[in-house]
Amino acid sequence: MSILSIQSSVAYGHVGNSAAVFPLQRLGVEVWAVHTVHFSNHTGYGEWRGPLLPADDVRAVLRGVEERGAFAGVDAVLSGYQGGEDIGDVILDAVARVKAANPDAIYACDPVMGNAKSGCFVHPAIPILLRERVVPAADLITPNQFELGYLTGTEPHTIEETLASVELARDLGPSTVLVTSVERPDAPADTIEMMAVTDAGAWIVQTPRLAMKANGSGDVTAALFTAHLLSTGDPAVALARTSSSVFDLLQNTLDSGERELQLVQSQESLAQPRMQFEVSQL
Ligand code: PXL
Repeated sequence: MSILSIQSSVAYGHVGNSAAVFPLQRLGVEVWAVHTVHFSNHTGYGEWRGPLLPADDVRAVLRGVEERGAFAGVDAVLSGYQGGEDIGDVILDAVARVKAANPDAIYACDPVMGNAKSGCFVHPAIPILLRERVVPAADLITPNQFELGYLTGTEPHTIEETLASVELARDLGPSTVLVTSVERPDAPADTIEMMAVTDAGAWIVQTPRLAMKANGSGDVTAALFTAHLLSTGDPAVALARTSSSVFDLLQNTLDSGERELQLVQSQESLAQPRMQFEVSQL
């Protein structure tokens, strides 16, 4: 399996491609990583150095990959945080070219905009671009509950409301939606849920909620779910494997006292998920 992953790169720590590439490789996936920024570290530190790559440079790298004949072998294009508006067009162009070379390829888009706690943290043009042009071109999207609400003009809280918002999101184009953080008022204390909806049905998994938020965890989640869904074709298995690996990664990170995701230290959990959580069909 090959994934063309168009995301940020950081030298120190793990977000974007620096979070997605190793877990995918550890699962045996070939990754063609195209970087949209080359920062020293993620922006959660408040300071960082290094360039936002000009859209023309990102386009040139993609063109070179295409010229190697690699697009016909791409099973999925994966994108995350989009620094500027012009990167969206570069990604959409790459998706169209990959699909022309391989009609079975999918576009997996993590519509990164913000979260319930921080609100919207991207440039104001990005949510509009995502809703109007990028998400309609995607086959799979991985919003958190806040991003799902923004995309659909809703404020989902309960499971029923979240399912209704997912259907509105599916009406925009993508057949598969993974909601990465369902936080409903009537859930047991200190739990969090992940929900996957496809043409075949809807599934949910509940895990303990850890008292932490690590930058890059959404990037790992989107990458793992994309790979597991492609390799198994089974949304329930993909959800079980993804939630298992991400929970163990976050628990290891919390236990380490480190700020950055403990990806290397958690590699066995990424490669061989324990499957400790039960997935239920809705
Ligand atoms: O995890 C998304 C992300 C992507 N790219 C950069 C980031 C972050 C999150 O902090 O800083 C540069």
